[in-house]
Amino acid sequence: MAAINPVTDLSKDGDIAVITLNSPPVNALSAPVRDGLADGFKQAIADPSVKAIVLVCEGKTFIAGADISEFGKAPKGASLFDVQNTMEDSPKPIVAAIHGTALGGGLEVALCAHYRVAVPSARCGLPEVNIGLLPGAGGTQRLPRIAGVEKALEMVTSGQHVPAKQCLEMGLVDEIVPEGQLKQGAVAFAKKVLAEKRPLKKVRENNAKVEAARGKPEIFANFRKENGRKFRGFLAPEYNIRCIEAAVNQSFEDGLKTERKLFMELVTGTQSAAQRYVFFAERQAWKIPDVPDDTAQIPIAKVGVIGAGTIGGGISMNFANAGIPVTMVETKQDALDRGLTVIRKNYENTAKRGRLTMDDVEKRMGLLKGSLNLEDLKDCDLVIEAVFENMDVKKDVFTKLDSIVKQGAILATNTSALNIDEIASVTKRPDAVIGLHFFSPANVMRLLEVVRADKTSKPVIATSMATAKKIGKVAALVGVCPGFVGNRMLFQRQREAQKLVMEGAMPWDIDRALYNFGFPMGPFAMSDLAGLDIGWNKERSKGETIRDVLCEMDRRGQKTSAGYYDYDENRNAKPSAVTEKIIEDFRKKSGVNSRQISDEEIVERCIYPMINEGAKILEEGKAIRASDIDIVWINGYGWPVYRGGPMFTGDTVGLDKVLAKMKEWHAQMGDTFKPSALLEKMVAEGKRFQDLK
Ligand code: T1G
Repeated sequence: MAAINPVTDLSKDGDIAVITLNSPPVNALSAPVRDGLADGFKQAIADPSVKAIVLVCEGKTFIAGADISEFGKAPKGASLFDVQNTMEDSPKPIVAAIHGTALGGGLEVALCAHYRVAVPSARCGLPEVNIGLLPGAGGTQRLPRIAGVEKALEMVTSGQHVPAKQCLEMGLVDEIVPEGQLKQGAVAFAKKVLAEKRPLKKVRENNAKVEAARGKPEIFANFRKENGRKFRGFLAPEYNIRCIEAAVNQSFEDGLKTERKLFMELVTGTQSAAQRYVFFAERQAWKIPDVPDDTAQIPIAKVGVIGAGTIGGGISMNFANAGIPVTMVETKQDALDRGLTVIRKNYENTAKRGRLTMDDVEKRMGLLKGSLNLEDLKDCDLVIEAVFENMDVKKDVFTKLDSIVKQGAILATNTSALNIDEIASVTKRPDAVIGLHFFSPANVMRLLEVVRADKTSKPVIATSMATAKKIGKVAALVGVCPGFVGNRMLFQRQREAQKLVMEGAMPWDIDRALYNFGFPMGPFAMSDLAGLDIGWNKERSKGETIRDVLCEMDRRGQKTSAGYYDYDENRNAKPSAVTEKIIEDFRKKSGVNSRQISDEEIVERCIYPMINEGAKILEEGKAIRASDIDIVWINGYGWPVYRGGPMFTGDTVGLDKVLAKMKEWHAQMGDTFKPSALLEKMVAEGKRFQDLK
């Protein structure tokens, strides 16, 4: 075994050369890896005793793509394209040996080998779209030549990882070799290629599948139509589609030129910068500076959930999905039965969509046990309460749990805003109390705000973060303050939206502006969907707000076919003259002279105060880093990922512009717009939130 460089070895197994990469954590195509490949192939091809070449990786995976951290920096090291050309034009057969995930540039390298073998657990994909890019090393030209146009369109726009068996069926892989015997299997396959004098297959020369799609523009028109909603606002999916169109309508060389041109547009644009930032931000969020990775954790074998309603049921499903038994406690049998019935229905609907088998459904239901007695939680390792959002009720529950649940267990509250230090104060174990704030529907929304109270211990924090990962959540550790991070910033947007209605914008103007910004839905449409009467009290209502008047008129949202909007029988919303009249009456009463308000001002007035609040959250230490705030808003509230979240958006807009607006509004409308000291400081120092470490 001769070391080509620190991450690449070249060895021989008879007349088969084996190039082995070992560049943790994922063998990304960094400069040293590219250099190693360039030199390794050059030496192996030049060596007359070598008849064929195998490329294999050590560690957990085959090459998982370009090194994303290199983007935006001055290029160095061997060119990936040169490595690919050397491979494809090699006079000796090259076999790529795949395990783990051959992704992006990794799969594009493998596609320049003449053959590919894989172990059964391997997967292949071109997920560049998830970081706002497209396969920029020939993937959009080679994949459709193997997998066909429709499958290629699906793979490059979804970023899906395709299991080895399917890769074999579509011809992406030539043979499956036994698990754990990849290198031997690949060498044996290379010997077979030599013995059978198999041709040097070049994917680029395989034109049948792309030619078959030529003259059928409907393939692309239909694909765009079917996915319009999903791709709304994103550039990368459309650019990927154009590259596949180029593979059909242009020569391979011209198609490569199209791919490179569109790749450069994306990689230099703000959307990809945002999505690459989010890629690393999601991974950073798991890192807690004062809770090291080796902090002792509490084994979570049994979970208790108090409350089997919408939230409690959704929370319970997360654990059942991860194979963890749950005891759900309710106060009344019919509430318990209803909760379990809803869960079963959810699972059966998922099974109907083919994403679960009925066997899975029964297994998961078998992990859910109902009880009317808190005593049944005594052996749980983690108990989560999802009871009525009232401090006295929460304190009563925690007082009881403190005397029932075994020592060493975690007692968690799902409160969305109440003070967890106060809740913890009624127990003898405040170190074991933490917030696990799920977002509704709890079994669907990826975000989990893990709320660290003053006395929460490090093992409890470490266990809670690890449990969040185990149940498939994206977690952000936040501090105790009203609304924590997400709802605290949401309040800023809701307040401004209500004020803008009084100043001259209609609810549908505000919803349109924020929808076009990239949110899945505007605040008023969202309120109609959730129901305007949440937290509304008929007896106490005095018609003092637009929402009160709407509820008093029984216009409670979609469920009553009228709220801010009017709804037809298919729940299609349209602006309502009734709502417009109510708003105009309120404006008259308040003596406000309404004015035309542009969509641009609506967006600025709604999001700049959020950015300012995010800066305050950082100042107060209620979030560890700005990117955690972005993770909260992308995964909990639908901030468009191609804008990177509120703090990244502030950086993109320019914090000096945000500050200038906040100062202007502060002078006009008072202290709700008072700029945060941190925002002032960063502008004074010419810094961005991304520069904060
Ligand atoms: N570049 C740099 N670092 C990467 C990386 C990459 N491509 N992939 C992972 N990492 C780091 C990650 O930040 C983390 O670091 C550690 O590896 C483990 O990752 C030319 C232009 C491979 C499925 O998009 O999907 O090729 O936090 O926690 O859960 O056309 O990583 O430990 O310091 O995610 O086991 C295309 C992205 C790139 C694949 C493994 N490739 N990676 O998941 O581990 S663009 C991708 C993943 C490209 C070409 C184009 C996943 C994984 P740290 P992890 P995991």
